[in-house]
Amino acid sequence: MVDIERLVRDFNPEHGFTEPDSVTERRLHDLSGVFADTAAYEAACLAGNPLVYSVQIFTPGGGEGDLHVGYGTIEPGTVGSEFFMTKGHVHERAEMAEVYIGLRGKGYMLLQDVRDGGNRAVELGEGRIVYVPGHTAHRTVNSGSGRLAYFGIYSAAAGHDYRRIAEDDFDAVVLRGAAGPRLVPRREVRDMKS
Ligand code: S6P
Ligand code: ZN
Repeated sequence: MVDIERLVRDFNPEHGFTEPDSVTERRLHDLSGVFADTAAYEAACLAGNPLVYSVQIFTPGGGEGDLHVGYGTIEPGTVGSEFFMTKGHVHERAEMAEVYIGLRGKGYMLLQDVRDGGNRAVELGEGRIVYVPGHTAHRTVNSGSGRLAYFGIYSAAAGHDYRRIAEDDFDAVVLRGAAGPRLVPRREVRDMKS
């Protein structure tokens, strides 16, 4: 018999689930290696340890065929010129896809094919769905002045591999520019400092 209580959950686009099954908060000090401008990152860490993003998870089932729903929020802010972003990952079962649904705010998803390195940035925000195909590392960036909120819906069996991204990072970063967000190659941010 299906337990109906387990299948439904109330949520609010601004605040997420009334009763998440788990919550993970990532603060600035948890994000070593994420920002390309390491000098700016170290200076920001000395100044404080603000919340950068959090994920609430609704896990109605843990079987091979089940789905999990993550409600993510990224705070507005920058490290140097780089907008706040998630660590990013590829799924442990790399072939498993994910659907992102933008709920509030404005931002981008960086998508990078782990097989050939091909990368793209696509806008994510209120009113937009992004399909993340298998074998694609994904990172979410808040380029707006308010909080970015979204759902990510993925297989309960997908798993999260952060190590692969730490070793072979996304090629692009999103910078705050005078005329709006600028997508630049990661190595250019490193070059700016030398
Ligand atoms: C899970 C999904 C999201 C992320 C969230 C935080 O597959 O992609 O819920 O977990 O955006 O990002 P990260 O890279 O810290 O897991
Ligand atoms: Zn994912």
